[in-house]
Amino acid sequence: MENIRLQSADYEPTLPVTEKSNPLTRDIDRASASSIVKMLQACDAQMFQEKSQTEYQRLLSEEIVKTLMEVAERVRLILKDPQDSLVVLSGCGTSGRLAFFMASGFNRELQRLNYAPICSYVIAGGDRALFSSQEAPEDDPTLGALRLKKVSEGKKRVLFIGVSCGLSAPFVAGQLDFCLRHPDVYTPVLVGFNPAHQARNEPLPGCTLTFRSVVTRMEELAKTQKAFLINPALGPEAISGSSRMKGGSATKILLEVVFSASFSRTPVTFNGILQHMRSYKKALDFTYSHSEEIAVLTEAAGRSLQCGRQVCYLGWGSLGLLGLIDASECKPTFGADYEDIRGFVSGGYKELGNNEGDLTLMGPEFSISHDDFLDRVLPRLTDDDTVLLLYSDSDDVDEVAKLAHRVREKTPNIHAAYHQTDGGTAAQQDDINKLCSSTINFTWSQETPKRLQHMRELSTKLLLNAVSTGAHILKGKVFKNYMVDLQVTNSKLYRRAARLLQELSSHSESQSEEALLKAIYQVDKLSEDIMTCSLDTHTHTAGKAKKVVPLALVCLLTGCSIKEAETRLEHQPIVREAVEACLKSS
Ligand code: S6P
Repeated sequence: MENIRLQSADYEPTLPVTEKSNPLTRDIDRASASSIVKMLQACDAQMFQEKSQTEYQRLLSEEIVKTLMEVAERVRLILKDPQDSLVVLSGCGTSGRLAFFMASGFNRELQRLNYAPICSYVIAGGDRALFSSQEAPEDDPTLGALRLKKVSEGKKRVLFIGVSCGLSAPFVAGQLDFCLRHPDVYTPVLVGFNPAHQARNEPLPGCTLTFRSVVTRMEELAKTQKAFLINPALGPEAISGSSRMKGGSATKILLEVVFSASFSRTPVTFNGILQHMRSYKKALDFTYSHSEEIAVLTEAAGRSLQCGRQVCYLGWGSLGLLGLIDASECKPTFGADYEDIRGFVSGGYKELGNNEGDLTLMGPEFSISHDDFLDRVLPRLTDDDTVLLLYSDSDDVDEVAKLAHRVREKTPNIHAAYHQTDGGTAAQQDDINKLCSSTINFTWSQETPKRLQHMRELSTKLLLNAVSTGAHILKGKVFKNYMVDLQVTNSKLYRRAARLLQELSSHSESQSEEALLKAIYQVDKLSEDIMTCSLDTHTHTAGKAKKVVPLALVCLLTGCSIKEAETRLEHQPIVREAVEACLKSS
């Protein structure tokens, strides 16, 4: 009953599905590690719930499967003419990271099948956004269009796949609008997880268009297959608005299904697509059949964060990339420092093969190889840090064992998540097991190698999302199921923060926004100057401040000054407890 209610139109009616709070996780902030993992499992399982009459279309709905078939056929056309054609995947934040991840993966797969690579990616903020938090470019529709134009220069046919889970990113709206204005070359596909009428309706910076008006134009063209919308509802995220979770997982599933169908030598069929989607549900169930082990890992990571230490993911191949992606999302979501949860991948930038090459010189957070870990992090590791090895039997297990030995000399708090196929364990695995204080051994039954790899990746993504989200919950960075220490570095996050303040303080919309601005500018009175600044200036300034939302909330609830609120938060650094204390005394 609850499940049906939470996706119906009358539940938090002003909010789109991707921003609603999920009734399944209302008490996630007070749950044990093992209950946290169970709640995440229940939320993730909603992705595959079938449609009931009153609900929006779902992942497995007939309309969605049919659209996937049509898009797969379009990719096939591009494969036949790689010289003059291109597929561009694009998005912001996690959606952009997954665009990169999949574009590279699909190109590798094409090369293996002796086809020319046909995929490019565009991420808002460029390659530095692949593993550092860069939210501001998300607000720039012109930049989005320019980047798309540049990457597809000279091509005669371009299939553009823009991902915006919330149907909200101006960067992507600008790109879709560009496609609609150049229909002779571009066919736009939009992937997101709200019904079309819930697309964001705020004017895009610098023009009168809104994301919704762009979607409405696309809906019209979709009738003649000149544009495509793939927008099933997945139910609200476990942490409200954290679209890196279900949104990211479903993006990966949908695009892999499309590309696998188009690369296959057999015809694209409805049942083929449907079965492929269902196999991801099996992978999800299989992953969570290890929920107790995932909880052990989450607890270890939570302990490290609680005592101000760090969690390091050391991964190989695509599993290592997923570690980088997961780690990079903690900053905007939980106000984390880049060192709290860090990812490293064997081979560093060589493994990545990104457009802009080696970014190491851009700063310490761009050091991503195992060698960087050995040089810069290992010497400082203590028993309070958590290290997680991520690999599979197709990686160099000898190398994993060597690294495990090095880490074990510094800390016993080393764990492994290992994927293998039925019927064979490498000898070195016993050695690694002995070195690790916990090992999750995912033993998959035989599948085609490519599918198996995709399933292992989804499984790793779910595992990492659980560990990083769970660890931050245990650190007290979540209140109920809201991210209370989010960064306010773009317009979506600013609006979310203002809404959250209003919801938690029961003050008016204008009082809540004023409190937010006072916290951003660190003042007790808002000057005329501040009041007339653009939203862009507010979010830019917010990027330099810390604990903006907790500060604003304490001020709203207690009526104290910013300075007093700061002192209060210093005495009670656990944000959830500080919020609760204020709520009790207000
Ligand atoms: C969300 C993540 C963000 C989003 C980004 C794009 O958990 O931290 O970085 O991916 O804001 O969102 P959307 O709705 O356009 O895909």
